[in-house]
Amino acid sequence: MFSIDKIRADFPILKREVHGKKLVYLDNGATSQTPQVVIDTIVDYYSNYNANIHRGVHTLSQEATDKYEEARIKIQKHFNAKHPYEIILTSGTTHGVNIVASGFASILKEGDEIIVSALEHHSNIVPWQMLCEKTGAILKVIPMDEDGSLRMDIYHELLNPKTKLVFCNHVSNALGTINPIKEIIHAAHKFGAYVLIDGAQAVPHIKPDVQALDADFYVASAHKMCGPTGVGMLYGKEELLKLLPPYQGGGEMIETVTFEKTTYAGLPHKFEAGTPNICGGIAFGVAVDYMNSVGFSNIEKQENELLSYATQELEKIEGLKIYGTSNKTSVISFNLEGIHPYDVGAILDKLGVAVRTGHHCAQPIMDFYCIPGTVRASFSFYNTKEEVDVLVNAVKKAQMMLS
Ligand code: C6P
Repeated sequence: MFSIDKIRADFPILKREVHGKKLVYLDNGATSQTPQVVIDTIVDYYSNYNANIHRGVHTLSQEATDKYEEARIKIQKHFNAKHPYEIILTSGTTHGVNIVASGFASILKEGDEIIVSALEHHSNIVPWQMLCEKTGAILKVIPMDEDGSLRMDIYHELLNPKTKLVFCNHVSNALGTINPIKEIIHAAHKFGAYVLIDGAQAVPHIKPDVQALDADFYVASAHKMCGPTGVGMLYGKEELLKLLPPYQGGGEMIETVTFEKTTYAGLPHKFEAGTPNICGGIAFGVAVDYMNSVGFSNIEKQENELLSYATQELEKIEGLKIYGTSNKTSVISFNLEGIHPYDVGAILDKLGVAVRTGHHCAQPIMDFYCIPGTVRASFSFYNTKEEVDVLVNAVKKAQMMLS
């Protein structure tokens, strides 16, 4: 049974005040809040078994190694990867994208084509531009429509035998659009192209099945799904992870080292040079368990209710425009006519409401709408209708003060 009071009690931060007002945290797209069970895991790690992993025979090192590898298995099961070693623990989505982009630098040739969507976060644009500079590959873009959906008709026209890679987010961070990634992957595979899906904004709302999707790569960050910052995952099909060269050289990613030659470790260690974020990895596994204990059908139901209620109430405000109206997660990006989004955000903060303002690291989307940015309210399953009311009243107040 989903009880919002019980859920909220799991998050100590939700009790705090900001500028003397009860905090209304609606910046979940930037980072989600952390349940007590994840906080306890972090405290337990540093209090009881902090040690380096895969290295020591001593008890603490073995305990930490076991917990870290248990976390990898939890993440593997959550995303339904075939093998635990297809899950590379990274520092986050950005790191995962860069591992793949730098790996393809030695594989792509001049004239090869790469397709990205117009809805990407900068972290799924810039690494591919850098790859194109290195290899002479050409970047093509799937354009977007006014309602925030992708022009799939044009995507199908862009695909051709020269297409080698396709990159798309599962969910847009700026608008919340849920992209038709199954269709994108299936169509790319017909031309022999590989597909990387950026799941950063999908994982708080959706439980992705990488095998059912037939994704070649899938990346995400723990901090968007109730885990800590500085840790994330890269899923890759075994044969593709074997094909790519290592991203960084260092300890842990080798089999043997001599001054003449180094041989690399197998998966997943080939991509995990140096001491990882051990505590973060373990806490990521606990966050995955927590999300599953809440249940993704409950999450979807609660967030959809908040999305429809907030949309209905915000639309009543004259001069308020919402960007992105196609099939989406619980994100509302909006502007008040004649008022800069930053000013709205600053007043909302004074009223205790945390939202993100600006271009959301997705400048091409802002350019499409010819705006400098938006105010983005992003809801989580621990938000309430009462908090939506606080948001709506705060927006009205901001409009009054700034007009
Ligand atoms: N978006 C937002 O407020 P990192 O920073 O590596 O954990 O995630 C980067 C990233 C990649 N792709 C998408 C779709 C994202 O939304 C993000 C992070 C945050 O929208 C912070 S910019």
